[in-house]
Formats: sequence, C-alpha cells, structure tokens
Amino acid sequence: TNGKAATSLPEGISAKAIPEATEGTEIAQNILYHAKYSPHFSPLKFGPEQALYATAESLRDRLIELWNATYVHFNKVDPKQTYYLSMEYLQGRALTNAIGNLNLQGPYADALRKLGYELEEIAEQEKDAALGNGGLGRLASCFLDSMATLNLPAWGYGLRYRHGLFKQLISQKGQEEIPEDWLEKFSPWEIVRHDVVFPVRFFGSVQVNPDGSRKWVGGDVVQALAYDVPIPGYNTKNTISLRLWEAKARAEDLDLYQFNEGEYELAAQLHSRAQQICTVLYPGDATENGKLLRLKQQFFLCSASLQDIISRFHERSTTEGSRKWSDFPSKVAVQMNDTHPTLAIPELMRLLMDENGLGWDEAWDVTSRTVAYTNHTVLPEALEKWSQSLMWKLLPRHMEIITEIDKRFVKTIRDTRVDLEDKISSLSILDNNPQKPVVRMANLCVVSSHTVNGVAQLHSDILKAELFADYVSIWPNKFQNKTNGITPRRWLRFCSPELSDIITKWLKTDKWITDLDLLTGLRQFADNEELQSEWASAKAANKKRLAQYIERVTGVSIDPTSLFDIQVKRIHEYKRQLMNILGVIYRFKKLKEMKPEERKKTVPRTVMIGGKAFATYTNAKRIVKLVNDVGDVVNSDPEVNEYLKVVFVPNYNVTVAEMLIPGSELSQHISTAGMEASGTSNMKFALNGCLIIGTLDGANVEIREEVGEENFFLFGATADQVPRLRKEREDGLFKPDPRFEEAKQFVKSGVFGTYDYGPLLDSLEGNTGFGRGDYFLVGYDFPSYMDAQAKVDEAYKDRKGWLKMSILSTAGSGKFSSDRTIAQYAKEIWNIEACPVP
Ligand code: HBZ
Repeated sequence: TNGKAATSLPEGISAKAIPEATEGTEIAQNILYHAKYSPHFSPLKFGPEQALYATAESLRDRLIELWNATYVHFNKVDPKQTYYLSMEYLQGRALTNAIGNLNLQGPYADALRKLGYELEEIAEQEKDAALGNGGLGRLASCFLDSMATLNLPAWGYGLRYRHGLFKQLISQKGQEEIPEDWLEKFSPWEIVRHDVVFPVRFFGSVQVNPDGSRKWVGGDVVQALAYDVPIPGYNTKNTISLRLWEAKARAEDLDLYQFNEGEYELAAQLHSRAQQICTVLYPGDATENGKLLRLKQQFFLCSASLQDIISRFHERSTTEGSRKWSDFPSKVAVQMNDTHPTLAIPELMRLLMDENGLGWDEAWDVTSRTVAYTNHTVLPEALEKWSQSLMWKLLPRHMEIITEIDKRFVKTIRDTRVDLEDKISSLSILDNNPQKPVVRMANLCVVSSHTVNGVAQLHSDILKAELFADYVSIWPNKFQNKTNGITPRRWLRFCSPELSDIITKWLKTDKWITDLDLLTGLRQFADNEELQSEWASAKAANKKRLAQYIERVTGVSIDPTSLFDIQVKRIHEYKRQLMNILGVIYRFKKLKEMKPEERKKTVPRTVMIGGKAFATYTNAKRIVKLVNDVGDVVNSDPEVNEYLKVVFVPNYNVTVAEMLIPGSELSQHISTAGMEASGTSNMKFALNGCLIIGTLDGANVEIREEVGEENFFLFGATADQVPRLRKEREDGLFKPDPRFEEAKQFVKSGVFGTYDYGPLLDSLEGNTGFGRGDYFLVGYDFPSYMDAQAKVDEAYKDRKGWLKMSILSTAGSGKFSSDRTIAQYAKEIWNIEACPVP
C-alpha cells in the first residue's frame, strides 16, 4: 500500500522538519507518508497540526478498508437495514475515539512519540464536529457508535453543515456568538462521493397526466452530494457510514449570458441558493426566509436519503429478478429523530407512487411499515408546526399527499370511532384554523409510523397519558419507551482512562466496555478501602486536570480539593440554571454573614455552569450574564473565595464535556418535573462516579432506581403535582420561602453590578404580568433544593461515605449504555439483526 512505499523521506527535505523514521513502525512511516504527500500543507512542515492531519489520514486508510469490507458484507448478506435520519449529529473529535475503537492506542502513541509528539497533544489539535444543538444530536452520535459496535446493519443520514453550532464567547455583554468553522481547512474523516449524487427539487407545480397519475415538475433542482464519515465499532471490524449530504448547484445553473453581461450575482443566483441550504446548522427561523430555509434543509435531507435508500434496495435485488415493493419494509427501517425528518413520509409516498407507479394503498402500506418516530419533547412550543401556505409553495406535491393522508385518517376515525368525534380537530394532521393554518408534524408522524417512542420511562408515560392519549386509544400497541443511553467508550473508557483501568482491575476484565451491566460487580467492593483510595486518586487526577483547564480558559484559579459541582447543558428556563445560581447567591450571602471560624467549618465548593443560549432567547442570555456577574463578585471576594468559586465555563461542547465530566463530583439535573424528556449528561455523570442532585424528571427517575435512592440527592415537586402547583401560583396561593426572597432581594440590591436583571427576576413572580408567572416553579422548588444542597455538604464531609456513593453510582449505571438502548430499538422497533463482518 501507499504507506509502505515511503520508508524514508525524499532528498532535499530537512529531517528537522519531518523526522526520519528509520526505526519507525509501519504506522510512523504511514503518518510520514501522509505528511509528505498530503496536498494540504507544505511538505516541509511537521508541526502539531500537520501531525494531526497526517495521523488522521493514516487512520482513515484503515477505516476505509474496514468500511469497504462492511459495505461488501452487508451487500452480500442483504440483511434488513436501519437508516437513522437526523438533522443533527454532535460527533465531537474523532481521533481518540477512532484509535480507541480500533484498539491502536499503544501503537499510535509509540509512533507519534518516535516522531516527537505525544498523542494527547496531537488529539488536542482537532476541532469538534458540532453538527447539532444539544442532547438530541449527541444521542444520534452515541447511537452510531453503538450500532457499529453491535455489528448492526445501520447507517446514519444527516446534513454536512458548513458551519456547526456557533462558538460562544463571553464578554462584558454576556454571550456573543461567533461562527464556527470546522471545515476551515478540511475534515480528514470524510470521503466525498462523487458517485453518489441525487437531484432534489423545490417549488414547482404538480402536473396531472392523462392517466390520472401526478408528477412534480418545474421549480429549482439542486444536487445532493454524499460525504461519508466512517464510524468504527469498538473491537469489531464493522465500520458503518454516517452519510452527510451537501447541496450543490449544477453547472447549467450558472447563467453565462447574465454573467457576461456583468450581472454576476444574478447569474449565480441558483448557485448561491443551493449553497445556502447547508451553510449553517439551525438557521434562525424568526423570519419567513429563515423558516423557508429550515424547511428546505429538512426536505433536502429526506429526499436525498430516501432516493439513496431506494437505490440501494434495487442494487441489492437478487439475481432472480427485481424485488417486490412489498418486501421494502422487510429490508428497510427508517427512524426519524424527532419530527425534523417528517417529510420522509410524504417523500417516500411520492417516490413510490409518482416515480415507481405504486397505487395509494400499496404505497401507504410500504411507507407506514417502514417509518418509526422518536419524540424528544412534550413542550408545546417545541412541537413543529409548518405553515400550510409555505408548504404548498415549497412542496406542492407533498402537501397533496399530506392532505390525502389526513383525509383518509379522519374518515377512518369518523367511520369507526364515534366516541372520538370531538377529538378529530386535535387528532388531525392539518390544523385548518383560518388565522394560521398549519401542518402538525408530530401528528403526521404518529398517524404514519408503525411505532412511536419516548426517550425515558416517565416521558413515554406522559406521551401516552397526555400528548398522544387519543391516539393510544386508536393504536394501543404503537407506543413504546426506549430509555436513552450513552456510549461507554467515549464517556468513560476514553475520557477517563485512569478510572477505567481501576474498574478493569477490580472486575478482572475489560468486558464491561461492551457489556456495561458488568459494572454491578463493583458493588461488592464499594466499602473496600483499597478501591476507595484508588478511586479517590483517579478522581483527584481528573479534578486537577479540570482545574488546570478552567484556569487556562477563564483565568480563575480553583481549589482542586473543593467539591466540584457542575451543571452543563443548553441554557433554558425549564432546566433552571436560574435556580442553581440563586442557590449560589444565597450561599454567598450566608458566607459573607459568617464569622471566619464559622466559614472554616463549611465545605468549600466550586460551582461550574456552562451551556449555550439560543441566540434570540433573551432570558437564557440574561441567565448567562448573571452567572458571569456572580462569578466576578464571588471569586474576587477575599473573605469568601476560599470557600466558594463560581465559574461560567465558556463554549460548552463535546470536548469540554469530556474534560468536565470525569472531574465532577456533584452534577445538577434540576428541571421542572415533566419537562426534561430524558437528559443524557445525567447518565454520563453518574457513570463517572458523580452524584446527582435532581428532580424526579426524565431519566433521573431511572438513574435513581439503578444507583439506589441513598446515592441520589432528590428534591422538588413531581410531574403529577405540577399542574396543581401552577394553578395555585396563578391563584395567588403560593407563599415563597424566605431564603428565596432573600436571594432575589440580594440581586436587586445591585451587588452583582448594574445590569438590569428586572425582567429575569420578574419571570419568577406570580402576578406581575411579566413572564409566565414562575411557570417553571423555581419558587416552589427552591426550599427543597436548598435542603438537598445542605445534605450534599453533610455527605461530602464524610470522605468514605462519599466515595462509597461514588462507586455505587458507577456500579449502577450499566443500564444507561447506548448499547442497551440500540439493542432494544433493533429488536423491538426495527426488527434487524447483527451482521458481523467475518
Ligand atoms: O433530546 C433533547 C431533550 O431535551 C433531552 O431531554 C433528551 O435527553 C435529548 C435526547 O433524547 N432535545 C433536544 O436536544 N432538542 C433539540 O436539540 C432540538 C433541536 C432542534 C429543534 C428542537 C429541538 O427544532
């Protein structure tokens, strides 16, 4: 192979620049080969950046071989295959993960050392692939890792955004957004597939043919070009694909006539419109233009992916003749990650009927046996609704199909379920409210999918009891739960090698990496002093590393022996970062009031809060500003800063999470009960031996069951109490706790600066006419939250007791492996089986 050819460097290249690898392993030579023949940099340089790209390319060679072998094997066996459709993937960095999954840690570290570098230092150079907003996108990435690891015939489809999630900069103004640029140079992990291109149409009209068939014609056509990112499984040859689509104009779309007239913008109009589609993740959709672009993105993903799926279905047809369409659902499963890829439904119908000549009934049967839908939220404002007029304009044929699906559904209900007559207006797909006619995407998903699932038990129960209750009475067996999970490779094995080695030592096996339930074997040693001391030193090392990172990025020096208390997630009122910081404010005030001897008896704490606020979400941005302002005051207070530090961790992303989570001791998952569908960082923290303070919400409920209630700091209202509490609040029956009033008053007094926190504090009041009258029940939960925090301090004083809880937390986290989640999807929704490459 090419790598083997380059045993030494060509003449004229200074050995200082690219080291000679005379003694080098094959890997070192392969890295040098890429450094030299890669067209991306001067072949004379071999700095850390060049080393990263060359190392990545050398790994990519291996990945491509495995990935080809996997593709060939899947083609040969022709199993039923799952296609995961998601508008988001939060992949983070890939180098350490690829090396780890291929089990090449030692050889690559050795090779790089021969070339004058430490592997960690090289890995640090890589930018995150941040093609997602938060939990939903990261879940998709964990799922890919598990699909590959479980040898499942499964692929991901997504969009190749030129700019991923914005970079968060913290200034005196608070959060500022800077465009992210992961493709500034290039991504060494993707393979552009000039042989995989599909046309995708927008706008145009429906042509009715003499035989009554219909065809979508005219409008703009852009090309979808595939980029494949190989996804290696852990400890297996299987390497699957994340196929990301990019939009491209066709050559003939450049108007040469106009160009030669000097009308350059006009001439390239179609080019620039095509380019816009994949320019940014989640374009702001406050304007009509923004909505149109987001809808285009969604359709672009669905259309390209389905054309590709159908062409693979044909490609794999047996030699005896082409396949029957009725076989399609036994060869293809399509999973929609939330409603964002809902247009897969009418697009599959259209492709089957208009492009392949199927009748309605046959097309409907195929479609509804193929697609399944995962819901990730019950918040009404987060349920997608698209304006009917916008949809008619952009996708006229799809609107005909959606209208027909709705008509047939409503007729069936009318004919068979008189009892649901008055529910029809809320069950139907089209909301024909003359003020604002919309398409309810979740309803379209439920009506068309064979299976609908929530992402944690409580969430799935709420879906069945509330959001989708009437559908449950129609299709009682359509609804399932699939509690989320996380990959133990990235979220323990690779991000905390010290703790992993201890686990392997005590379990006498590393099989837990793919069979996470084995962690329960740690329970018997939870009191063992030797394990506790090893555990404590691994934790201490992770905390030290984290403290160094915090000092580097924020300038704040923190005490590595203080209690590390972390809340990291998107900033949202329902996640209640505001309750956290109000608690901190109260703690600060009390510390100030104490005598020095009293302060000495308190448990020193470092509170870290991180997360991005959506650019136009004003209250979320105010929370970011408040946390930063509180940090400035507290951290520079000479009386208190030995006992309390408050840090806003800037630009929270996958890589920052990999640093924070291993060093955490307490993490906060404190959403108003019933509002967080699952949460997934809660699982990552628990797995890393971090204790949780949290409400009975989302997956917290199951984590607490698994780790044991004595190892979980519980507080707050339960989901079923929330409606009553909101009502009482509205009726003026709520009596705030004095601590809550004191904390708010302290902010109002101006201790934290001159910024106007009025609107933020008003959102916590009942009847001011501002906000939603403490809709998120911060005031109600505050006292029990503070009590739980006091229990945390007490528990932390007992070193052994705390270590035991920490070990039991890891020991109880086995259920939350995404391997378990994906195995359940495979068996209970997709009906697919492992297809390991021999
Ligand atoms: O999905 C999250 C849920 O809030 C969280 O509880 C759950 O654990 C996670 C995985 O199931 N939802 C999101 O992250 N949602 C989004 O990021 C989102 C993105 C675009 C939208 C709406 C929501 O238009």
